[in-house]
Amino acid sequence: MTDDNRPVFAYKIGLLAPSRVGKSTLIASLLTEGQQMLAQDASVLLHSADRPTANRLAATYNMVTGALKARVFMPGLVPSTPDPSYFHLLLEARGQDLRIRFDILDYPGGWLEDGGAGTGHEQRWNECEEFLADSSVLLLPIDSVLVMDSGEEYAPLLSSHLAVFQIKQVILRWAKNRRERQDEPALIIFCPVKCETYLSDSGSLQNQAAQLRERITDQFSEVLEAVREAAPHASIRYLPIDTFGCVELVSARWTPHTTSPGGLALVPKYRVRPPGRIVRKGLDDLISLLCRQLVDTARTQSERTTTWRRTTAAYSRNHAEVREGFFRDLWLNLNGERDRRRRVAAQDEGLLAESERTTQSLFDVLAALAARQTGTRLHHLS
Ligand SMILES: Nc1nc2c(ncn2[C@@H]2O[C@H](COP(=O)(O)OP(=O)(O)OP(=O)(O)O)[C@@H](O)[C@H]2O)c(=O)[nH]1
Ligand SMILES: [Mg+2]
Repeated sequence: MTDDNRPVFAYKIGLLAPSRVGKSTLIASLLTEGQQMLAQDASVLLHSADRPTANRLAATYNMVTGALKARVFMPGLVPSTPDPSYFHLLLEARGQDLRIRFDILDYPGGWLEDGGAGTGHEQRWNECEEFLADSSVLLLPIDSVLVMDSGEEYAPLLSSHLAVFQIKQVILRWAKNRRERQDEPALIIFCPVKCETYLSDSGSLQNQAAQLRERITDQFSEVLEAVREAAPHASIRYLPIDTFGCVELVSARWTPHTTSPGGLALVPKYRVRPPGRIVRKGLDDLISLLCRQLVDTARTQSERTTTWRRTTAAYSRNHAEVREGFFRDLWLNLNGERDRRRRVAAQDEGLLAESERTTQSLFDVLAALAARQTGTRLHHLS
């Protein structure tokens, strides 16, 4: 748990989506939005934990803002992720030696679809799968355009394009792990993305929020059932996210694409709503949800450590001060054993005090996060 002697609680966050859905964009938006949101809060701050994370986030951010400068946004111009990469974000309590690290894995979504076989990366995909199965939280970005605008005629292609089967396989493994580690967090968040056109709170004239939710829960009904059965204690949330907010779908056309299921890919084209400034929606709730869940787990873990250290400290102190008879006490004093026992007791009491401070800090951070109101987009699915 410690890193350069300051307590760090680390949690894995896995994203589960096929290619071109919006994983990389979502990760980049998490930090930008998180910094803005928590900047107003005096008690906590969020930042990149290392230079590679900061560089990758900057590159994605520039790509997105650059693309929105044009009046028409062409999603195809944003390149796919070529290699798996890890993003490390730190949530820190201001003025306190406490850090919570979010380790997020980004990978080429195509690997989820074919197990890395198409590019000869099976082994590297296996490593990604390990990380996903071991994650505390799974985020499922879902392409809303695919769900809402693919057309009746192409409905049979939907499950393949959403990679429902592949997602279910990973989730079953995750659920088994979570069931075996009941004291760790277990949270799945279904995050429809690219939903600016369907939700009125992002400036769209139509409100199809209920229809979007209905279609997604229908498409993923088997996945939902599998989680409820395999890990009944897991929390399942639904939270639509706009990472851009300032675009409007103009058209979505099926076009030939050799590596996509059925040899077709749905290609969307967007108009940028002037002045092309990003208006993110739902991300603040996502960050709150992640922080609250993980800080709460860290608090439970810290309380457990405190209890254990309290017992140890009490035992060491008792062992240091206990009277063992006149001659034995004299001997313990003379040979330095009494002093040694007292040093151990003082050390154990120091560790206990550190643990108590950490637990209190976690309580304070939780209280600050809990004070934030949740938006109307968030729904409980379990
Ligand atoms: N309209 C809209 N477009 C989005 C949103 N999120 C991502 N996109 C676009 O969707 C395309 C794919 O996004 P990425 O973040 O690269 O997707 P990915 O899941 O990382 O794709 P791979 O790297 O191939 O796995 C890009 O052109 C993004 O700009 C969103 O919320 N709204
Ligand atoms: Mg990507």
